[in-house]
Order: sequence, then structure tokens, then C-alpha cells
Amino acid sequence: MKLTFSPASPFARKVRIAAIELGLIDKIEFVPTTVVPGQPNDEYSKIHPLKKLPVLILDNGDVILDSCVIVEYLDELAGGGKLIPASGAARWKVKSDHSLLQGMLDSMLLCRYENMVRPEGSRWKAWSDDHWNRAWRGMARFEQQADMLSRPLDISQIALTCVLGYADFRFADCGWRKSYPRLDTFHQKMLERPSVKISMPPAA
Ligand SMILES: N[C@@H](CCC(=O)N[C@@H](CS)C(=O)NCC(=O)O)C(=O)O
Repeated sequence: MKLTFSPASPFARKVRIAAIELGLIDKIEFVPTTVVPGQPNDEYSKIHPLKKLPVLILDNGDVILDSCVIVEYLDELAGGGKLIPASGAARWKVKSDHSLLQGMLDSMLLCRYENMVRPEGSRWKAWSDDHWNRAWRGMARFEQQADMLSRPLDISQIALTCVLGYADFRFADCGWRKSYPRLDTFHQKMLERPSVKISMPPAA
């Protein structure tokens, strides 16, 4: 299998951590990929019309889109129910948390594009503040969910780690550790895992 990958992408990082934790990392070849908002990439658009990474390309040429779906695929490949509970209330809780975290990452990425990539004169501050606020309130939600921070490893914990790592990477001054001390403790604990440590985003 091949994975389109950038070390700066929190979505690709999530898949990488999941693959390591599931024992599948050796089955995946990482294909360095660059997608830049505002710039066409006709070759890559043939693989993913939305021009987003990561994408998992199976050995038979089939393509699996979206980090959430890729992680579900890998989880099933590893036997199922490993990072995403197979059934019951726990399944829907983890999937719902994962969905919220996915939205937080989407909002953080939009903030990055708006504040750091879009030309200065045409930035819309109220819009990016609104998106930042969504991510920030999401962090507040997880700060209050002590159960999530202590249960066995699942995909929502991996996604939360990627959210916090992305905050450090692109929004270093946002002060999440001071505002959310339990998330800080959680993050430090997650950093003890080699999968989390090795996948830290590069220096910004
Ligand atoms: N829902 C997608 C989001 C992926 C995503 O937004 N990836 C970013 C890189 S971190 C991207 O490809 N951005 C390029 C663009 O939107 O133009 C997933 O979970 O895989």
C-alpha cells in the first residue's frame, strides 16, 4: 500500500500513528506529496479530485480517501476493533469524538490558510477568529472529558494528540497548555509512545 504523505499534515500524522500502533507500518510506503491551496496539481487531482492528503492507494490500485476512512480500513486489516471499538456505545462515542476532532483540525487548517497563506490585504479576521474559536472550544470540551484522557488507546486520543501537536506546530503562541492543563498532562503521556514521538511535525 502507498500513502500520500506530508510530515506537516496532522491528518497524515494521525494515519501514521494509527498504522504504527496497529503494527501495519511496514506494509505502507510513504509517498511525499505537496498540495498547496490556490495552486493546481493536475496529477494529484487524478488521485483525489479534492486534492487533499492523505490518500491510501491499495496494491490493486483502489484508492481510499479521507484519514477517517483510511484509519477504519487499517483497523479492519489489523483484525477490527483495535482503535475503533467494534460495536456498542463505545463505538459511537469514539467515532463522535473523532468527528469533532476532525472538524477542529479542519478549522485550524482554515485559520492557517487564512492567516499565513492568503495575501495579507485580503484576509478576513472575523472568519478566521470564528474558526479558531471552534477549535479552542473543542479543546475545552476534551479538557472536561477526563474519561477520554484515561481510557485505553483509541483513534480519538490519537486525533487529539494530532490537534495539540498541530497547535504547537502552527499556533505556538496560542497558550493551550495554560488554558487546558489536563490536555497538557494527556499530551505528555501520549508523547511517551514512540509512534507519537517519531511523528512530531518538523520545526515550523
Ligand atoms: N478530511 C480530510 C482532510 C485532509 C486535509 O485537509 N488535508 C490537507 C493537508 S493537512 C490538505 O490536503 N489540504 C490541501 C487543500 O485543502 O488544498 C482527511 O481527513 O483526510
